[in-house]
This record gives sequence, C-alpha cells and structure tokens, in this order.
Amino acid sequence: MMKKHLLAVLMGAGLTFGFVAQGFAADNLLHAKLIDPNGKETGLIEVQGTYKGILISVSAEGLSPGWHGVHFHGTGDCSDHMDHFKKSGGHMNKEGQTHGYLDAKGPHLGDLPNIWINKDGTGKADFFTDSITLSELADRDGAALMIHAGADDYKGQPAGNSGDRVACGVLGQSD
Ligand SMILES: [Cu+2]
Repeated sequence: MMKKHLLAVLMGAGLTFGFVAQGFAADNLLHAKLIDPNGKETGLIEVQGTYKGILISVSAEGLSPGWHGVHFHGTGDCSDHMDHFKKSGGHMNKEGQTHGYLDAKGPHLGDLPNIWINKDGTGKADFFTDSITLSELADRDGAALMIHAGADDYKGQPAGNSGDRVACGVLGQSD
C-alpha cells in the first residue's frame, strides 16, 4: 500500500515536470505533411500536447479504401519514399515490449488504432495516446507517423500484418 502511494506521487511529479519542460502554451503543436511512395503530398498531421499525453489528428487522401494501420516509427526520416520508408525504422518502443493491443507483451509505445479510408481515398481520424510525449517525438532521432497499406490486426509481429508503408510524415527531424 505504501509503495503504491509513493509511485503515484512520483508519477505526479514526473507529469508536472514534463508539463513545464515542454512549454504548454505556444509551442505544444507539431505539424507535418504525409507523403506517399512517390514523394507526393497525401495528407496532414497535427499533434498537440495535452495534460496526459498527445492528441493526434490525421487527414489523408489518395489511399486505398478500408482500414489502415497507423503507428509512430522511431526515426524522423521519410526521405526514402521510393524504398518503402525504411529509414523511419521500427515502431517507437521500449525494451521488451511487443507489437499490438492484443498481444500480452504489447503494445509498442508507437502503436495507434487503425484509420478508416473511404471509397474516395480520403479519411480522417483523431487519436490519443499517453505512451508518448511531444518532446519524445522531437528527440534526437525524431519520429515519423506512418500509415500502412492494410489493417493492423493488433497482434502480428512486428507490425500487425499491416503490410507496406504507404504514407509517412516527419514529426521530429532526425539529426
Ligand atoms: Cu508501422
């Protein structure tokens, strides 16, 4: 009981510190453009810091209809669009965590739910996660938001059988 209480206090202190460090007022927004495998703009992302995590708004076009996996990848580099956006690396994560909301050792820190794309190729979604902060997106490696060709089944490794990487947006830039 004592331990639990102490942990809660420490977490509270951590949150307060994060709040101050990231300057909650003016600069708590990140914007990015999504690009497709031809390097053409195919959507917009906005990420806003909140008191408990981050709120992500995605609007996309030119994608195939249906569900598509969405994740934060660990490196802010979408420059190799002709080569499947490999430079963006794997999902943002910490040691020992596997992919997927339905995996016992999951999810990855960068996991998000699927986005639905309409018949005309457009789709919008808002997501919230408390696994990542704005400052972690903008750290030394940066981060990229990735949309995959197919649905994330939330349990396959390492990316839920969601297929190719089809839209990428650089949030924090890598050095
Ligand atoms: Cu991914």
